[in-house]
Formats: sequence, structure tokens, C-alpha cells
Amino acid sequence: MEQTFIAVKPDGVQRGLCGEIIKRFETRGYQLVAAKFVQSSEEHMKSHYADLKDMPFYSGLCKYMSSGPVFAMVWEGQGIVKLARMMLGETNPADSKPGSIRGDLCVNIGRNIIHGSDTLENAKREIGLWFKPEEMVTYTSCAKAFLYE
Ligand code: YYY
Ligand code: MG
Repeated sequence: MEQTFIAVKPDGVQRGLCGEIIKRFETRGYQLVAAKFVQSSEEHMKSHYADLKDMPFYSGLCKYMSSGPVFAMVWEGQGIVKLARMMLGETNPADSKPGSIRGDLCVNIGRNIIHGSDTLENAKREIGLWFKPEEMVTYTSCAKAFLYE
């Protein structure tokens, strides 16, 4: 089953949106397999966003992302990498449709409350960066037989 890395950013945490975001993934039918509440170093965020290192906002982004706690999670489900990105909305909340997380809960591109992996390859890389194998929990959800045929 596919897995993706999702994190509530410092602005989402401070605004009290962790519960709302978890609820959306839970009620969709995805399964939580790992979670931690942590304040990361700037170095860690530089690795996390390494593919953006030439962008003008990279330095400010990494500083901001390490300025307070984030709620980091791994979620599992069929096609979750692409579908989680759809649930997030666009990078810029102003372009995000109502009904999406960013379209419902935030307004500014630099404070867009949530991160989600954009490809399967990046999901694997990010999960490895944030979680040790022993922090990943393997279990069978009792809802699985009713979510999948
Ligand atoms: O994957 P996603 O978070 O939707 O966007 P990315 O292009 O990976 O950029 C990461 C992060 O950087 C974005 O969530 C907000 C911030 N950012 C920004 O502050 N200004 C931009 N013009 C583009 C992105
Ligand atoms: Mg991205």
C-alpha cells in the first residue's frame, strides 16, 4: 500500500489546525502509520526542501519551518500520494479550491499550513528523513475490508 509524508507546518500548529487536518485524512479512509510532534533544525529543513535550494524563498522557508513545532505524519492508502496533494489544494492558497485544506483554512503562500509529498519517490525520501523504521507502526485497520474491495 502506498504511503506519503504529511506535516502540519508551524503556522498550522499555532492556529490549532492539527485536529482538523488529521480528521480529513481519517475520514477519507486513510490509515495513520507514524506521527511525531517535533521542532526540527534548520539543517533538517534544508535537507527536506533540498530540491528548492535555488529558489529565492528557500532560506526564509527553512528558517520558518524550523521556528516552531510541526506535526509530522505518515499516512497510507491506495493512490495516497496524488490524492493527498488534491486534498491539500494548490501551493498558493489563493489558487486552491474551497473544499481543499489550503482552500478552506489559509490565505498566504508562505503560510500555507501543510506539507505533502509531491511524488512517490519524494514520499519515500521524506519518510526516511523524518522517521526511523522502528517508528513506523504496522497494523491492520478494522475498516480496511470496508474501504477496499
Ligand atoms: O509542494 P508545495 O508545498 O505545494 O510547494 P513547493 O513548490 O514544494 O514549495 C514549498 C513551500 O515553499 C510551499 O509550500 C510554500 C513555500 N513557497 C513560497 O513561500 N513561495 C513560493 N513562491 C513558492 C513556495
Ligand atoms: Mg513540494
